[in-house]
Amino acid sequence: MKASVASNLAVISFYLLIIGFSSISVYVNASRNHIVGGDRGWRFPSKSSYNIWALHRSFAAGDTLHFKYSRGAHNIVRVDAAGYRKCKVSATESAKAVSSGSDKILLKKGINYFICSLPGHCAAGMKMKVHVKKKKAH
Ligand SMILES: [Cu+2]
Repeated sequence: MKASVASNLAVISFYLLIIGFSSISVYVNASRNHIVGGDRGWRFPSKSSYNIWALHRSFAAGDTLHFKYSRGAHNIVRVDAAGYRKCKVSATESAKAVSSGSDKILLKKGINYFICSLPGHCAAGMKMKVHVKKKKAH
């Protein structure tokens, strides 16, 4: 009987070890940076929209989107659902536009909408909506 108590303890410690390691990996993956469009970056989409790019990834609150493009060629404005649909930005949204060419934007829980507000760019496909889950527990 003593032997089985010892082996039960071994099994329990093994599981505790596994739990310990998995919580470490959750912590390491707590927030991630996503380069928008991958190697192509933020530009006029050729065939597939940015929403297709976004659908293949998972985003959590606290993650960042990294928009890369030639400075001056584009910008990024966080808009609401109507602004996204109509490609229109309010004065308040426009005031927060970023355009350094390498912009990191923090994602919030829910649907996040972004467009390029240069004339005609959003209508040509420079728009994206990202579904963001709540922050992972760690
Ligand atoms: Cu643009």
